[in-house]
Amino acid sequence: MGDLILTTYDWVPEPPRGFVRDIRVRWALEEAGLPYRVESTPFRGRIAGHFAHQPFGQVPWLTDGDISIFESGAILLHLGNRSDALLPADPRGRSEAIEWLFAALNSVEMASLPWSLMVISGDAGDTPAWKRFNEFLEVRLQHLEPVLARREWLAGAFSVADILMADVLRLVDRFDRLKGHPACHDYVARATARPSFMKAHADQMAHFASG
Ligand SMILES: N[C@@H](CCC(=O)N[C@@H](CS)C(=O)NCC(=O)O)C(=O)O
Repeated sequence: MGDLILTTYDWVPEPPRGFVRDIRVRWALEEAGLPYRVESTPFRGRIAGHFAHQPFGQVPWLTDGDISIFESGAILLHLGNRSDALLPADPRGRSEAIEWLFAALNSVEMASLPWSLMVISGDAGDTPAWKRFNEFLEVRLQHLEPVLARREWLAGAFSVADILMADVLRLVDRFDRLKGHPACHDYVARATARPSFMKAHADQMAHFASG
């Protein structure tokens, strides 16, 4: 294990600031109290070296010594192996956290991302495509609601599963889409009230403001 370096863009336009996925990694690193530094890669015009770390030319990626990891979920799992504050040590709790981490990405984000993209692009009109994507998200939120009404965090103690789920839900909460899903809304409020999130968010905002 070596020095932890998180790479994100040097700058992004204002709308996505506070929501760029490096926030997930910053949040986990802050939560675990692991020392790290942040480096930048150009947003306007991808350099060749970028693709060596992130084959789609996206961010974030993390280097841990000579290991380079892309995909926010994979990065959080990697960090989970370095800290019990991110992944429970007991096998049952660990496997519960991992299943919810994948649920956040592969069941909820799969519905929330197209929904958000349609809202951002101004395509949230009275069209069959919008109705389909809105319903797709609604069904996911309806199933998540009783789960979050019963528990504070997804897998016992706060874990990387909560970082991902809260961040995924935060994107639709931004457009008031959790109205009617109070447990989901309260969960996001609870998660984002953590000092680790507030620091990660402030640091990301400062990073892009100075880029
Ligand atoms: N599945 C990837 C998605 C990464 C992603 O979408 N990154 C965005 C920033 S939040 C990005 O780089 N967008 C620019 C692009 O797609 O070219 C992950 O979770 O790390």
